[in-house]
Amino acid sequence: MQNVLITGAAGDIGTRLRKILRGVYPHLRASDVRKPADLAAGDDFIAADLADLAQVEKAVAGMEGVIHLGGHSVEGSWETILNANIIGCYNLFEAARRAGVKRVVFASSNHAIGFYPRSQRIGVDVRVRPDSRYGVSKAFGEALGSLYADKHGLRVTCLRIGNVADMPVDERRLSIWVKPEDLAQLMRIGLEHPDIHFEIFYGVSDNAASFWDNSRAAHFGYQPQGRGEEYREAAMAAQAKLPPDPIGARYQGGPFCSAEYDADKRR
Ligand code: 15L
Repeated sequence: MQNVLITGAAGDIGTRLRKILRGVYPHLRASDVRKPADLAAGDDFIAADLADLAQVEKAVAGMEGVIHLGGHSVEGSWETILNANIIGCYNLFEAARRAGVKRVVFASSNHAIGFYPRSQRIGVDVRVRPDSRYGVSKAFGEALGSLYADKHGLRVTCLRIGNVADMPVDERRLSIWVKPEDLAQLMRIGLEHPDIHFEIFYGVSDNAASFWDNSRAAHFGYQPQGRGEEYREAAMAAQAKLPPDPIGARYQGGPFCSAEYDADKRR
C-alpha cells in the first residue's frame, strides 16, 4: 500500500492519525473542506466538500487506500447529516469505485449501536441500534460499505470508533476509550491485511469495562496496547462533576441517547 488518502484530515482524529501514519505509507494525502493547520511544506492536500462528487473524485484520484473520517462527527440537524454523512459517504464510496481504489476504512461509530444497554456485551453480529441521526448515518455507511464490497470488490473495513483521546474522560469512556495508536493499528489492518473483504471492528482499546466483544479484530491480529482501567480514578472523579443523566447512563451511547429522548412518555 503506497498511496493513502485521509478524509476529514483537519479534524482531531485526522490530525492524530496523520502524525502516527506519517512514514508508514509513502504517499499520504490529506483532504478536508479546510486546510489542516499543521500541514508541513510538501504535504499533499486536496480541498474537497464531500457533498460534491466531482470534488471527491479529485481527492481520491490515484489512491489505493482511503481512510474515510470526513463528515459531521456528532449529532446534527437532518440537513447537516444528510449532506455530510449520507450524500458525503455515498460520494466517497462511488468516487473510490470509479477511481479503482482497492480499500476503504470507514470511520463508523459506537453511536450506530448506542441504544444497546450498557449491561449487554455485544459483538458485530447484532442488528444496529442507532442512538441519533448521526448514528443512523454511520449504520448507513456500514451498509454502503457492505454493498461496495459485495458488488464491486472493494475491501472495506468499518471501525465502530468509541472515543479517541489521550485517556478516558468519564465513566462511559472507561468502556469505549481507544488510544490513538490502537486506532491506527486497526486502520492498518483494514488497509493491509490480505484477508479483508468486509469487516466491522470496534475501535476500542483493551478496556476491562468494554461493552464490546472485539474478537473479530483479534482474529485479524489486533493487539491493543491501551488499558482504560489504568485511568479509572481520574475518569470517575471527572464523572462525579457531570450532571446526572439517568437515560444516558442506561445505554452505551450515553448522552446521544438521552438527547431528544421522549420514548417513556409514549409508553
Ligand atoms: C463519536 O462518534 C463522536 O465523533 C465523538 O465526538 C464522541 O462523541 C464519541 O462518539 C463518543 O461517543 O464519546
